[in-house]
Amino acid sequence: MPIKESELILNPDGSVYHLNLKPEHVAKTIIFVGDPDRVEKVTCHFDSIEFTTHKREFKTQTGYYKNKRISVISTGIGSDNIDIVLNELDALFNIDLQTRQPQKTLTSLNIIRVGTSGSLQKEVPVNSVLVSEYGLDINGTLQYYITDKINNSSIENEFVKQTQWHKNKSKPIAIKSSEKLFKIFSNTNTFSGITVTANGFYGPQGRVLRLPIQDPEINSKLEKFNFKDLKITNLEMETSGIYGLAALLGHQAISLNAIIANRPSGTFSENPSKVIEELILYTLNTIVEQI
Ligand code: R1P
Repeated sequence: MPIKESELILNPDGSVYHLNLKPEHVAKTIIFVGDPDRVEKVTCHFDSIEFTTHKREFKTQTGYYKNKRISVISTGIGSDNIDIVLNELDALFNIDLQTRQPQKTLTSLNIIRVGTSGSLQKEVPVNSVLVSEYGLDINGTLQYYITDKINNSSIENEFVKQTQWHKNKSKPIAIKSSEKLFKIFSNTNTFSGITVTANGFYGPQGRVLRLPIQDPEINSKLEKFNFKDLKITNLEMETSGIYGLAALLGHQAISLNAIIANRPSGTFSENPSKVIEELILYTLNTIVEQI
């Protein structure tokens, strides 16, 4: 049965609804950034750019860096957007948009997030780079899919126990990164651990301005969490969605975080652009050398 027009919406030119992309516009190695303005901070290093489009928060550019075809897509903020980006991106490669039927063979993509994040550990300082070994969904997105073959119940159960996770909050779901990409992007200069992916920036990440929150101790509980020497290192808003949907759809994904805030010490980077730029160059050169 073909997928109905209401379920896989295409624009009049045949591109997918939100991303505005057709299959020929996208490379199989894709860098995700949150901020649409960060797309050009990546592609300014390219030798050539063959395609650009922009709709809502989703800006895409495809081009060549040292003979490697790479696409850069901005996802905007949050796992709700990741649900759109991963599903539409996968459809470009793994659904025939004419017949609206799945393709007979799977095309597996390499997805590398270049994001910013706040550290939860004193020893993961501002201006460092962190490679997420796991993404822990506390935002509810992955609950809508069937994750029982890819999730890590022992981490989730320990998380619920050690944080006294409130029963009315969404069930935590822990997903491992691509082992292949984790090995490629981790080195002695990078940190790694569990990245918690929240569905907001303030209350959901334990920030209090004028509103009290359900668990004022949550960040110190996250900081103290320990499961077989695995620690929760940082908080952001996209990694678990990328890891979960990529694993379910058959893609390889890794999340690289420029640490621009340290929550325990209350500090923020004096020059966040510098660590982001260094991470962009590290990402591009590692892709060219190893992917
Ligand atoms: C919040 O300021 C945003 O910054 C982080 C969070 O995950 C969230 O998207 O990532 P990006 O800098 O990639 O957007």
